[in-house]
Amino acid sequence: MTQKKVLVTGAMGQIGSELTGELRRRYGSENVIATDIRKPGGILEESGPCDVLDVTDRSAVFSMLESYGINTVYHMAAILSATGEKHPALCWNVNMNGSINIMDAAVELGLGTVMIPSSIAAFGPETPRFNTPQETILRPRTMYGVTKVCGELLGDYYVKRFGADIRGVRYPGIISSETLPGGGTTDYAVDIFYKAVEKGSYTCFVKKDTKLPMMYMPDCIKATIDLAEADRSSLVHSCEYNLAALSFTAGELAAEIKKHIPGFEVTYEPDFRQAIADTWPATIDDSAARTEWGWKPEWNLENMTTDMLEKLRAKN
Ligand code: NAD
Ligand code: AKB
Repeated sequence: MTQKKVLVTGAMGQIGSELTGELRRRYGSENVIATDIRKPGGILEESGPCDVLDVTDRSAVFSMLESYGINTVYHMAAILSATGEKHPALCWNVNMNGSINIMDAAVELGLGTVMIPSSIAAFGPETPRFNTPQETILRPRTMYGVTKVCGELLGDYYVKRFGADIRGVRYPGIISSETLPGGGTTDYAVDIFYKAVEKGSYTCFVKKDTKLPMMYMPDCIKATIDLAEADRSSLVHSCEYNLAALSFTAGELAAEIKKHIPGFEVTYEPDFRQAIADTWPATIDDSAARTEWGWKPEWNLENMTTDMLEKLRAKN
Protein backbone atom coordinates (compact mmCIF):
# COMPACT_ATOMS: atom_id res chain seq x y z
CA MET A 1 0.00 0.00 0.00
CA THR A 2 1.30 3.48 -0.89
CA GLN A 3 2.36 5.55 2.13
CA LYS A 4 -0.15 8.36 2.70
CA LYS A 5 1.42 11.79 2.41
CA VAL A 6 -1.21 14.26 3.58
CA LEU A 7 -1.50 18.03 3.33
CA VAL A 8 -4.07 19.91 5.41
CA THR A 9 -5.00 23.46 4.33
CA GLY A 10 -6.50 25.84 6.89
CA ALA A 11 -4.87 23.70 9.59
CA MET A 12 -4.94 26.50 12.18
CA GLY A 13 -8.74 26.57 12.05
CA GLN A 14 -11.36 24.97 14.27
CA ILE A 15 -11.55 21.67 12.37
CA GLY A 16 -8.11 21.63 10.71
CA SER A 17 -6.24 21.91 14.01
CA GLU A 18 -7.84 18.80 15.57
CA LEU A 19 -8.04 16.90 12.29
CA THR A 20 -4.27 17.33 11.80
CA GLY A 21 -3.63 15.81 15.23
CA GLU A 22 -5.70 12.72 14.44
CA LEU A 23 -4.19 12.33 10.95
CA ARG A 24 -0.69 12.51 12.47
CA ARG A 25 -1.61 9.82 15.01
CA ARG A 26 -2.87 7.56 12.18
CA TYR A 27 -0.33 8.10 9.43
CA GLY A 28 2.78 9.27 11.33
CA SER A 29 3.59 12.89 12.18
CA GLU A 30 6.16 13.28 9.42
CA ASN A 31 3.54 12.32 6.80
CA VAL A 32 1.01 15.07 7.60
CA ILE A 33 1.88 18.65 6.60
CA ALA A 34 -0.14 21.35 8.37
CA THR A 35 -0.53 24.53 6.32
CA ASP A 36 -2.41 27.78 6.73
CA ILE A 37 -2.23 31.38 5.53
CA ARG A 38 -1.29 32.12 9.15
CA LYS A 39 2.02 30.63 10.28
CA PRO A 40 1.09 27.39 12.07
CA GLY A 41 2.21 27.47 15.71
CA GLY A 42 1.70 25.76 19.06
CA ILE A 43 1.04 22.03 19.13
CA LEU A 44 0.71 21.90 15.31
CA GLU A 45 4.25 23.19 14.90
CA GLU A 46 5.63 21.06 17.73
CA SER A 47 4.05 17.82 16.51
CA GLY A 48 5.04 17.72 12.83
CA PRO A 49 5.87 19.54 9.59
CA CYS A 50 4.15 22.88 8.98
CA ASP A 51 4.21 25.50 6.25
CA VAL A 52 2.56 28.75 5.24
CA LEU A 53 0.22 28.31 2.26
CA ASP A 54 -2.29 30.77 0.81
CA VAL A 55 -4.67 28.54 -1.14
CA THR A 56 -5.52 31.37 -3.55
CA ASP A 57 -1.86 31.36 -4.69
CA ARG A 58 -2.10 28.77 -7.47
CA SER A 59 1.61 28.30 -8.11
CA ALA A 60 2.31 27.99 -4.37
CA VAL A 61 -0.41 25.31 -4.09
CA PHE A 62 1.07 23.28 -6.95
CA SER A 63 4.69 23.62 -5.85
CA MET A 64 3.94 22.75 -2.21
CA LEU A 65 1.97 19.64 -3.16
CA GLU A 66 4.81 18.56 -5.45
CA SER A 67 7.68 19.38 -3.11
CA TYR A 68 6.20 17.34 -0.22
CA GLY A 69 5.10 14.50 -2.56
CA ILE A 70 1.49 14.81 -1.35
CA ASN A 71 -1.11 12.23 -2.39
CA THR A 72 -4.02 13.16 -0.06
CA VAL A 73 -5.46 16.61 0.75
CA TYR A 74 -7.86 17.77 3.46
CA HIS A 75 -8.82 21.23 2.22
CA MET A 76 -10.07 23.09 5.31
CA ALA A 77 -9.15 26.67 4.36
CA ALA A 78 -12.26 28.81 3.98
CA ILE A 79 -14.07 31.97 4.99
CA LEU A 80 -17.20 31.07 7.00
CA SER A 81 -20.73 32.49 6.86
CA ALA A 82 -20.62 35.50 9.19
CA THR A 83 -17.23 36.75 8.00
CA GLY A 84 -18.34 35.96 4.46
CA GLU A 85 -21.32 38.31 4.77
CA LYS A 86 -18.98 41.08 5.93
CA HIS A 87 -16.47 40.35 3.15
CA PRO A 88 -18.29 38.58 0.28
CA ALA A 89 -15.54 39.13 -2.31
CA LEU A 90 -12.93 37.64 0.03
CA CYS A 91 -15.26 34.72 0.73
CA TRP A 92 -15.70 34.03 -2.99
CA ASN A 93 -11.98 34.36 -3.67
CA VAL A 94 -10.77 32.06 -0.87
CA ASN A 95 -13.56 29.48 -1.09
CA MET A 96 -13.83 29.23 -4.87
CA ASN A 97 -10.34 29.99 -6.15
CA GLY A 98 -8.79 28.07 -3.25
CA SER A 99 -10.93 25.02 -4.03
CA ILE A 100 -10.43 25.13 -7.80
CA ASN A 101 -6.65 25.38 -7.30
CA ILE A 102 -6.78 22.24 -5.15
CA MET A 103 -9.07 20.43 -7.62
CA ASP A 104 -6.87 21.35 -10.62
CA ALA A 105 -3.81 20.18 -8.70
CA ALA A 106 -5.61 16.91 -7.90
CA VAL A 107 -6.07 16.29 -11.62
CA GLU A 108 -2.77 17.61 -12.96
CA LEU A 109 -0.58 16.06 -10.25
CA GLY A 110 -2.60 12.83 -10.12
CA LEU A 111 -3.39 13.06 -6.40
CA GLY A 112 -5.47 10.47 -4.57
CA THR A 113 -8.34 11.44 -2.26
CA VAL A 114 -9.10 15.15 -1.80
CA MET A 115 -11.58 16.16 0.93
CA ILE A 116 -13.41 19.44 0.36
CA PRO A 117 -16.10 20.26 2.95
CA SER A 118 -19.54 21.61 2.23
CA SER A 119 -21.97 22.82 4.89
CA ILE A 120 -25.61 23.07 5.92
CA ALA A 121 -25.11 26.61 4.55
CA ALA A 122 -25.65 25.10 1.07
CA PHE A 123 -29.37 25.00 1.93
CA GLY A 124 -31.73 27.96 1.91
CA PRO A 125 -35.19 29.07 2.98
CA GLU A 126 -36.93 27.02 0.26
CA THR A 127 -35.23 23.80 1.45
CA PRO A 128 -37.44 21.56 3.62
CA ARG A 129 -36.39 22.60 7.15
CA PHE A 130 -37.01 19.28 8.91
CA ASN A 131 -35.33 16.03 7.94
CA THR A 132 -33.72 17.89 5.02
CA PRO A 133 -33.27 15.34 2.23
CA GLN A 134 -29.99 14.47 0.52
CA GLU A 135 -31.32 15.63 -2.84
CA THR A 136 -33.14 18.91 -2.36
CA ILE A 137 -33.40 22.60 -3.21
CA LEU A 138 -30.05 24.42 -2.91
CA ARG A 139 -30.73 28.16 -2.98
CA PRO A 140 -28.60 29.67 -0.18
CA ARG A 141 -28.82 33.35 0.71
CA THR A 142 -25.23 33.87 1.91
CA MET A 143 -22.08 34.24 -0.17
CA TYR A 144 -20.63 31.41 1.93
CA GLY A 145 -23.57 29.18 1.01
CA VAL A 146 -23.20 30.11 -2.66
CA THR A 147 -19.54 29.04 -2.56
CA LYS A 148 -20.50 25.77 -0.84
CA VAL A 149 -23.07 24.88 -3.54
CA CYS A 150 -20.59 25.85 -6.29
CA GLY A 151 -17.90 23.78 -4.56
CA GLU A 152 -20.18 20.72 -4.46
CA LEU A 153 -21.07 21.12 -8.13
CA LEU A 154 -17.47 21.69 -9.18
CA GLY A 155 -16.30 18.74 -7.15
CA ASP A 156 -18.85 16.48 -8.81
CA TYR A 157 -17.83 17.85 -12.20
CA TYR A 158 -14.15 17.06 -11.53
CA VAL A 159 -15.07 13.56 -10.38
CA LYS A 160 -17.12 12.78 -13.48
CA ARG A 161 -15.17 14.77 -16.07
CA PHE A 162 -11.59 14.08 -14.94
CA GLY A 163 -11.92 11.06 -12.67
CA ALA A 164 -10.62 13.00 -9.64
CA ASP A 165 -11.37 11.48 -6.22
CA ILE A 166 -12.98 14.47 -4.51
CA ARG A 167 -15.23 13.85 -1.49
CA GLY A 168 -17.03 15.96 1.07
CA VAL A 169 -19.77 16.25 3.65
CA ARG A 170 -22.22 19.02 4.48
CA TYR A 171 -21.01 19.61 8.04
CA PRO A 172 -23.50 20.93 10.56
CA GLY A 173 -22.26 23.47 13.14
CA ILE A 174 -19.21 21.98 14.85
CA ILE A 175 -18.75 22.24 18.62
CA SER A 176 -15.27 21.88 20.09
CA SER A 177 -13.02 22.85 22.98
CA GLU A 178 -9.55 23.12 21.40
CA THR A 179 -9.67 25.89 18.77
CA LEU A 180 -12.26 28.66 18.69
CA PRO A 181 -14.52 28.76 15.64
CA GLY A 182 -13.55 31.17 12.90
CA GLY A 183 -16.47 33.49 12.05
CA GLY A 184 -19.55 31.35 11.49
CA THR A 185 -23.21 31.61 12.43
CA THR A 186 -23.12 28.48 14.62
CA ASP A 187 -20.28 29.95 16.75
CA TYR A 188 -22.77 30.70 19.59
CA ALA A 189 -22.97 26.95 20.31
CA VAL A 190 -19.25 27.01 21.18
CA ASP A 191 -19.06 30.50 22.75
CA ILE A 192 -21.82 29.59 25.19
CA PHE A 193 -19.62 26.89 26.78
CA TYR A 194 -16.61 29.20 27.14
CA LYS A 195 -18.72 31.96 28.72
CA ALA A 196 -20.53 29.50 31.00
CA VAL A 197 -17.18 28.39 32.43
CA GLU A 198 -15.50 31.81 32.45
CA LYS A 199 -18.36 34.11 33.55
CA GLY A 200 -21.46 32.08 34.36
CA SER A 201 -23.45 34.15 31.85
CA TYR A 202 -23.78 34.52 28.08
CA THR A 203 -25.41 36.90 25.63
CA CYS A 204 -26.51 34.75 22.72
CA PHE A 205 -26.66 36.25 19.23
CA VAL A 206 -29.55 34.06 18.03
CA LYS A 207 -33.03 33.67 19.50
CA LYS A 208 -33.78 31.08 22.17
CA ASP A 209 -35.92 28.97 19.80
CA THR A 210 -33.33 28.87 16.97
CA LYS A 211 -32.80 25.21 16.16
CA LEU A 212 -29.85 24.12 14.02
CA PRO A 213 -28.02 20.84 13.29
CA MET A 214 -24.78 20.49 15.27
CA MET A 215 -22.03 17.95 15.84
CA TYR A 216 -19.29 17.39 18.43
CA MET A 217 -15.73 17.51 17.12
CA PRO A 218 -14.85 13.81 17.74
CA ASP A 219 -17.77 12.83 15.49
CA CYS A 220 -16.70 15.44 12.91
CA ILE A 221 -13.15 14.04 12.78
CA LYS A 222 -14.41 10.48 12.60
CA ALA A 223 -16.86 11.29 9.78
CA THR A 224 -14.19 13.14 7.81
CA ILE A 225 -11.60 10.37 7.99
CA ASP A 226 -14.16 7.58 7.55
CA LEU A 227 -15.41 9.15 4.32
CA ALA A 228 -11.85 9.76 3.11
CA GLU A 229 -11.02 6.10 3.72
CA ALA A 230 -14.27 4.63 2.38
CA ASP A 231 -14.08 2.31 -0.60
CA ARG A 232 -14.78 4.54 -3.61
CA SER A 233 -16.88 1.83 -5.24
CA SER A 234 -19.43 2.04 -2.40
CA LEU A 235 -19.94 5.79 -2.84
CA VAL A 236 -22.86 6.93 -4.95
CA HIS A 237 -22.38 10.59 -4.01
CA SER A 238 -19.11 12.50 -3.80
CA CYS A 239 -18.93 15.99 -2.39
CA GLU A 240 -22.32 16.60 -0.79
CA TYR A 241 -23.11 14.02 1.88
CA ASN A 242 -25.70 15.21 4.41
CA LEU A 243 -24.36 14.57 7.90
CA ALA A 244 -26.30 14.72 11.15
CA ALA A 245 -25.67 14.12 14.82
CA LEU A 246 -27.57 16.55 17.07
CA SER A 247 -30.23 19.22 16.63
CA PHE A 248 -31.20 21.54 19.48
CA THR A 249 -32.38 25.08 20.08
CA ALA A 250 -30.14 27.66 21.74
CA GLY A 251 -32.50 27.45 24.73
CA GLU A 252 -32.18 23.67 24.96
CA LEU A 253 -28.38 23.96 24.92
CA ALA A 254 -28.49 26.60 27.67
CA ALA A 255 -30.79 24.34 29.75
CA GLU A 256 -28.38 21.41 29.37
CA ILE A 257 -25.43 23.56 30.53
CA LYS A 258 -27.56 24.81 33.46
CA LYS A 259 -27.79 21.22 34.72
CA HIS A 260 -24.03 21.47 35.38
CA ILE A 261 -23.87 25.20 36.29
CA PRO A 262 -27.19 25.96 38.00
CA GLY A 263 -26.63 29.73 38.19
CA PHE A 264 -25.86 30.04 34.45
CA GLU A 265 -27.77 32.97 32.89
CA VAL A 266 -28.39 33.44 29.15
CA THR A 267 -29.87 36.50 27.50
CA TYR A 268 -30.78 36.59 23.82
CA GLU A 269 -29.82 39.55 21.62
CA PRO A 270 -30.13 38.41 17.98
CA ASP A 271 -27.86 40.18 15.49
CA PHE A 272 -27.33 39.83 11.70
CA ARG A 273 -26.50 36.14 12.15
CA GLN A 274 -30.12 35.39 13.09
CA ALA A 275 -31.18 36.05 9.49
CA ILE A 276 -28.56 33.54 8.31
CA ALA A 277 -29.60 30.90 10.85
CA ASP A 278 -33.23 31.33 9.80
CA THR A 279 -32.39 30.13 6.28
CA TRP A 280 -30.75 26.87 7.45
CA PRO A 281 -32.39 23.53 8.30
CA ALA A 282 -33.29 22.35 11.79
CA THR A 283 -32.76 18.61 11.23
CA ILE A 284 -31.01 16.60 8.51
CA ASP A 285 -31.63 13.25 6.83
CA ASP A 286 -28.18 11.65 6.57
CA SER A 287 -29.29 8.21 5.41
CA ALA A 288 -27.05 8.30 2.30
CA ALA A 289 -23.94 8.71 4.51
CA ARG A 290 -25.17 5.94 6.81
CA THR A 291 -25.86 3.54 3.94
CA GLU A 292 -22.91 4.29 1.66
CA TRP A 293 -20.03 4.55 4.15
CA GLY A 294 -21.45 3.49 7.49
CA TRP A 295 -21.77 6.90 9.20
CA LYS A 296 -23.10 6.77 12.76
CA PRO A 297 -22.64 9.56 15.34
CA GLU A 298 -21.46 8.70 18.85
CA TRP A 299 -22.12 11.91 20.79
CA ASN A 300 -25.43 13.30 22.05
CA LEU A 301 -26.30 16.60 23.74
CA GLU A 302 -25.86 15.18 27.25
CA ASN A 303 -22.45 13.52 26.90
CA MET A 304 -21.12 16.32 24.68
CA THR A 305 -22.07 18.96 27.28
CA THR A 306 -20.40 17.01 30.09
CA ASP A 307 -17.24 16.53 28.02
CA MET A 308 -17.06 20.15 26.80
CA LEU A 309 -17.41 21.52 30.34
CA GLU A 310 -14.81 19.11 31.70
CA LYS A 311 -12.31 20.05 28.98
CA LEU A 312 -12.87 23.81 29.33
CA ARG A 313 -12.67 23.68 33.14
CA ALA A 314 -9.37 21.80 32.86
CA LYS A 315 -8.01 24.62 30.67
CA ASN A 316 -9.08 27.42 33.03
P1 NAD B 1 -11.98 28.11 10.40
O1 NAD B 1 -12.47 29.45 10.01
O2 NAD B 1 -11.90 27.78 11.84
O3 NAD B 1 -10.56 27.84 9.75
C1 NAD B 1 -10.27 28.18 8.44
C2 NAD B 1 -8.79 28.37 8.33
O4 NAD B 1 -8.52 28.78 6.98
C3 NAD B 1 -8.22 29.46 9.24
O5 NAD B 1 -7.20 28.92 10.04
C4 NAD B 1 -7.70 30.51 8.29
O6 NAD B 1 -6.50 31.14 8.73
C5 NAD B 1 -7.47 29.71 7.04
N1 NAD B 1 -7.48 30.50 5.81
C6 NAD B 1 -8.26 31.56 5.49
N2 NAD B 1 -7.93 32.02 4.28
C7 NAD B 1 -6.94 31.22 3.81
C8 NAD B 1 -6.19 31.19 2.61
N3 NAD B 1 -6.36 32.09 1.64
N4 NAD B 1 -5.27 30.21 2.46
C9 NAD B 1 -5.05 29.31 3.44
N5 NAD B 1 -5.72 29.31 4.61
C10 NAD B 1 -6.65 30.25 4.78
O7 NAD B 1 -12.89 27.04 9.63
P2 NAD B 1 -13.29 25.58 10.10
O8 NAD B 1 -14.46 25.72 10.99
O9 NAD B 1 -12.12 24.84 10.57
O10 NAD B 1 -13.85 24.99 8.73
C11 NAD B 1 -13.12 24.10 7.92
C12 NAD B 1 -14.01 23.73 6.74
O11 NAD B 1 -15.21 23.12 7.23
C13 NAD B 1 -14.46 24.92 5.89
O12 NAD B 1 -14.59 24.52 4.54
C14 NAD B 1 -15.84 25.23 6.43
O13 NAD B 1 -16.65 25.85 5.48
C15 NAD B 1 -16.33 23.83 6.75
N6 NAD B 1 -17.39 23.83 7.74
C16 NAD B 1 -17.14 24.15 9.04
C17 NAD B 1 -18.18 24.13 9.96
C18 NAD B 1 -17.96 24.47 11.40
O14 NAD B 1 -18.94 24.59 12.15
N7 NAD B 1 -16.72 24.64 11.86
C19 NAD B 1 -19.47 23.79 9.56
C20 NAD B 1 -19.71 23.53 8.22
C21 NAD B 1 -18.65 23.51 7.32
C1 AKB C 1 -20.98 28.65 9.86
O1 AKB C 1 -21.79 28.90 10.78
O2 AKB C 1 -20.69 29.43 8.96
C2 AKB C 1 -20.38 27.26 9.84
C3 AKB C 1 -21.21 26.38 9.00
C4 AKB C 1 -22.40 25.74 9.55
O3 AKB C 1 -20.90 26.18 7.84
N1 AKB C 1 -20.24 26.81 11.18
